[in-house]
Amino acid sequence: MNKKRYLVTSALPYANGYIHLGHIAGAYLPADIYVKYKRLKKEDVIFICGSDEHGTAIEISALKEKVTPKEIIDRYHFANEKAFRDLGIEFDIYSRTSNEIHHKTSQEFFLNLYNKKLLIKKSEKQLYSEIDKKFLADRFVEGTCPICGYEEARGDQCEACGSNLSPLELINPKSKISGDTPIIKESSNFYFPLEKFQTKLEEWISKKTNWKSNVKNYCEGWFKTGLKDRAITRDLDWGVKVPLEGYEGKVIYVWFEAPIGYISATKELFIKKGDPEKWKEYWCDDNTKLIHFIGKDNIIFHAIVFPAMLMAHSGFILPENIPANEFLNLEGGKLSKSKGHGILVKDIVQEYNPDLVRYVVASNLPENKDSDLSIEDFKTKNNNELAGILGNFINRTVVFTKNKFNNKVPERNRNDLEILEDIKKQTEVIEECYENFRFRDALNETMNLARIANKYFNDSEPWNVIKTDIEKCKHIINNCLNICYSIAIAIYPLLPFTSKKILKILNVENSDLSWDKIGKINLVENVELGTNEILFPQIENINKSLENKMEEEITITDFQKLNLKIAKVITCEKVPNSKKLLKLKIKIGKDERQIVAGIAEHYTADELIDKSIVVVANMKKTKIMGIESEGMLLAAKINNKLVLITTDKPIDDGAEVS
Ligand code: B3M
Ligand code: ZN
Repeated sequence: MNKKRYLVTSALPYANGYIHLGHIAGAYLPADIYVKYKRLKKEDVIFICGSDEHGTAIEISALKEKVTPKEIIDRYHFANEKAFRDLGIEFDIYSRTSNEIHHKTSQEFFLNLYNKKLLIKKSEKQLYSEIDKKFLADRFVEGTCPICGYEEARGDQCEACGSNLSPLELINPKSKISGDTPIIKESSNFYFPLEKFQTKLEEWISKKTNWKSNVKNYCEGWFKTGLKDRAITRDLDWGVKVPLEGYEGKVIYVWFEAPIGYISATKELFIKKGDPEKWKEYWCDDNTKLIHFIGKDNIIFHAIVFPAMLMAHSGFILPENIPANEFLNLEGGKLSKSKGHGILVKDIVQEYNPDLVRYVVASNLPENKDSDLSIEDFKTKNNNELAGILGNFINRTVVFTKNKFNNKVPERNRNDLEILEDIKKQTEVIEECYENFRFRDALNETMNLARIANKYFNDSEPWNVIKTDIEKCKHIINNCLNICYSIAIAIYPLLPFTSKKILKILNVENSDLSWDKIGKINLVENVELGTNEILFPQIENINKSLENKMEEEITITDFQKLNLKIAKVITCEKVPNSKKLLKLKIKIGKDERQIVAGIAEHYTADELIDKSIVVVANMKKTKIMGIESEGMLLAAKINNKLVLITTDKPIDDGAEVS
């Protein structure tokens, strides 16, 4: 028999930062909801994830903190594994790309392509430090930007003017490790022939009529520009070693090996289960549907590069679907860990019921466009929807049963299944949403189930019926209790903790949940219910400190490092050839200084003269477009407009701000 299987993956998060709600909305919650739904449908599904533990970002974090990369990855791997668990996200395995099995699997993959003579060797000039004894990859060098003259530009990008750079373009480059001035040396690296695969990829994707349009459009954009071969080895220490003689000191590029991590993790899962060959059923058999859940910034790797790698290797299935999400914004700003701006899962689960977090995120999923989550949602969605609609139906049914029927399931006594059939019909609507990866709609339709239930309760008026026809009332409440059970199943993919609580309240804790049981009679008459519980207590106040937690915390000592002073603008003029920059002469007490500020699009030079402003007085001197700048002024940003921070009352320049 040809049995269908599902292999579901979520992007492997880098183990150099804590998971936040932006990540959860992109790649983890939708995947978990999907997997839980498939499990209820009794499908054969495995759910794979793990930490991505290589890459320069991790090496740089280690360098900054003066610890080993191993310390960094251990810290975040275990913290993130726990964060997922706390949110009820249940992978079959949460592996790590630092595991031996992954190194071996990636090296074998690499050698397979190498032996087929598919990889292209190219020799290139690179910066090499004789003190560090290594080639300096882009982020390991700093120097003067050839475009704007900023002295601390990175090897890959200048943060002052935004230009993309390569390490060789930097003027006066220095190693970030030792400060050494590197020399130029030839280094050879391997390239993956992506260009060769363009036609095959285009053909393959053109047949994917059920893919989301954001994903398809994105790929088509890449095809239009034309795919380019990609370097897949790099001169670094931290990573999977290139398994060839003469290539010591080189590793396989993180984006080449990370997706192979899905394969290694599957192998590891089945080794643990004592069935070490079974991974092949999931990766090499056409009856398996491979589904990658990712955020939009990972589309190129999952929809183009990895499939091309799998084609090149041969013997593996290709992804069936890649339902990538857009970005989740928080109160208007992007939730990105690189900006230190996001609600961390480890913090939010201290504050709220994990199902509320799942619900708020699920109702804001950025499925077709970026979405915006507001902190107020935690209160309004809890009080108005979860408590007001869902919790209310369960509670009124259970309380009625307790008060009128001794807390026991009353008997059915007529042949009327209409309401249960309505419930069943509604779940078909929900199913349709899940099958098409429309999780926001699935959530709304699931809440509609509770709305249908409430309407039935209201329309049936059991509180009146009991006065005239107790038998009929028993039947109504039996229906309502069976609907509670149906709801417990239907909400399970979205609200797994609440689902379990409802089962406990109904005293059927250990029953095996299955989607097929929805809309049926599942409860045994005359059996006593468990203890009632308020599923969603009202939330009165939103803890605003959550917003502060979104930023990285600093200590008083950190703050005291800043020397903030009031300054007076004496002269001001535009910097020639620059749209953004103004050059200011300022007075801070007895001190006179020159600063360059990027506010020319918001203020004219004349407007600034005589203004009292706040400046960082102990900024390291730097040059911006060749002009010296000895400080930085403070401004606030609203809707991309900058407004200077000035003072409330007249105050002498030189005054300290604290
Ligand atoms: N670690 C990037 C990210 O976390 C990367 C995903 C790898 S999936 C194979 O966005
Ligand atoms: Zn620059």
